[in-house]
Amino acid sequence: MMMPENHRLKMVGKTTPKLVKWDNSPASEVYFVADPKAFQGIAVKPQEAETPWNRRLFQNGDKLILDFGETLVGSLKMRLAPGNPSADSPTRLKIMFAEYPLEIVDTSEFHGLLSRAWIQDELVNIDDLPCEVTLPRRYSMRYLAIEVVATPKKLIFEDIQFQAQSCVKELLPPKPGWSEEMAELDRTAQRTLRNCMQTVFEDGPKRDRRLWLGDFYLQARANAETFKRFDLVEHCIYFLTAFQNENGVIPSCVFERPQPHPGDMTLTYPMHFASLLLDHLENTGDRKFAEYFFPIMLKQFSCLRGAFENGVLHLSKELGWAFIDWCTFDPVIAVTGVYLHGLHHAARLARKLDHIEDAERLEEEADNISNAARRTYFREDKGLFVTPAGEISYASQIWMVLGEVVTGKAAAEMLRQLRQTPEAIRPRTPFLHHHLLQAYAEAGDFNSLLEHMKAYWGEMLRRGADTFWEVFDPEDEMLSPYNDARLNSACHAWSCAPTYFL
Ligand code: RAM
Repeated sequence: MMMPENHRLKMVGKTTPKLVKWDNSPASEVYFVADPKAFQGIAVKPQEAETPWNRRLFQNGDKLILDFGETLVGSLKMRLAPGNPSADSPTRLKIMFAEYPLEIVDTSEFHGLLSRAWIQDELVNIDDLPCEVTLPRRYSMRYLAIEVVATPKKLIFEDIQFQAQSCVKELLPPKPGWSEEMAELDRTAQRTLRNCMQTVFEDGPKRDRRLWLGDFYLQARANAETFKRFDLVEHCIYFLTAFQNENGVIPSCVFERPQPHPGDMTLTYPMHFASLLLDHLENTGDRKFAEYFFPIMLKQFSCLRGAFENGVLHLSKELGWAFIDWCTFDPVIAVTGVYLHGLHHAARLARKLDHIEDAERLEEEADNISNAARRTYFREDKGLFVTPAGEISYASQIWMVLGEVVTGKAAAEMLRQLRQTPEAIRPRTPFLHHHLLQAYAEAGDFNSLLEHMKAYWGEMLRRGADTFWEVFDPEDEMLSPYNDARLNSACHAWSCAPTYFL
């Protein structure tokens, strides 16, 4: 990595947004019960207690589960009192925060591929009662479970508040004439986006709490249709571009703490930088901003350009991580499409900024690659793009449409054909499902777009989502790219598509 360019890093410091904070009381006391028909086999039921939880006397071993009614990001404040005249020992509580009930219910051994510390549980010791406690960490949660591990005889939870935080508080009202289903899709997508809008556009406030370029591209589009916090978009652009590698390529994610620094590189995310900048110019009209980042944008293609030979991409592990979706398949066609999509947007941006020579060069490169992709992968007999090994995937077709290798009616026809190809490898995450919606939009097939949104995102609602999930396969509710569904994020930025498309 090159040393961060000072101006942009300085701008990161200067453009950090202020957060709004608001208190939330628990909506109800609940309990969880095994139910094969419920999402992940766990049903949430209201707890009918004789005495409300905030007047009850708790003792060793007692548990309290509260539902805040919606997923929120922030910190926990509690007012505790002894249930007997004097407290003669400290109090120890086990506190769990959960986006989905599974995180509380599943206490089995951890086999996750990421850190166990992403699971939001705490052991808290309190020396003196009565007292007010604010836990120092930030959590993302809808459910709060407290187990009284040890207490001086009796304990009262007089008050529990969750102080939520984000760049924006209020969700926008539904548009007139929307059905309740559409309003709910939009509200849930907005809440997802809002919760991820912290001092950067985070991918997920539970995990990884990072600014990821691929997620950010989709968040910025949804933001333009909703909260319009273009200052946050600019802050994130300064942040990512403060850390270029020796070829000028920006990282695919960055960390805010302990001090700003770069994270993983991918081959695919930098291709979205052109689209991000083009969108930003169209949304704000700020030519000066776009002009400043234009040379950086041009450099992003260098991480893949050398891997094309006569217009055909040669991918290898050594080249880097070509992220398309969390599932195993040959991404070569999809990555070609991602590259083309970036080139087309870069050329459009170049034209808008009057860099005509750059635009022509990028258009010519896109033409060559498009022709090669059609020649190499398109199978007339199937009407689809097929890898040399005979593999058919949604990802390949989606990105061939978004890369403009197939357009208009032909694209709509190809996507129709795809739906009738049961062996096609399906998307696993809302990230690729978002791009499928975009492919329908490019193909002018708005009926299929809406139908798919209602089927996929609507199914998350029917299974209890109040923010959209990082991973969702209707056939496999325990699917996790990280080998443990407790690590999945239930409020994930790349899933906020409905609010953009609606
Ligand atoms: C995961 C996150 C993030 C995504 C990357 C590729 O760590 O889910 O959202 O962009 O993978």
